Amino acid sequence: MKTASDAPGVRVGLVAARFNGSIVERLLEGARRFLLEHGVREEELLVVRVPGAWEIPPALDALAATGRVDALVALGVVIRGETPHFDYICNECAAGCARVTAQTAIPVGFGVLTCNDAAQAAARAGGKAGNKGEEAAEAALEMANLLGSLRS
Ligand code: INI
Repeated sequence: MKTASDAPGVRVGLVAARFNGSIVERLLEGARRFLLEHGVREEELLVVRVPGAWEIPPALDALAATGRVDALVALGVVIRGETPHFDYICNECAAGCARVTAQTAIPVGFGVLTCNDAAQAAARAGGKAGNKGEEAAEAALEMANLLGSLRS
């Protein structure tokens, strides 16, 4: 049965940050697995890497501008430190992801963890709190299908 997240023919761009890379890779694995299991072909997946969560929005912009993606997924892990740096990165990353969708009408699944410590992040990257990369991919596919159906 076709579900809201089935996506034959949907092209997906994924932007993964290298900062806190071992946890981000688990988010990416979850997202990739979900997409492949729901009909996205390997050759329709475009994965790009950026230094950190701060750089995710400009990479999303660049992918959107190629005209080759129907959905985008943002993947990163921001962990609170001793200074307000965390707040600046989280706020700009989240606002940038929302802006990309607003400006391009390409849905962005938000799989950027914002956590107090590494244990919270690991729990959300395939641990006891699920895999937020997978959830972001699912949301992006559902929105790509919805927006596509409303346009046609
Ligand atoms: N980037 C992250 O993705 N996660 C973090 O936890 C983080 N911390 O803690 O600093 C982080 N910083 C780097 C930032 O995203 C930029 O890459 C950097 O400031 C260069 O522009």
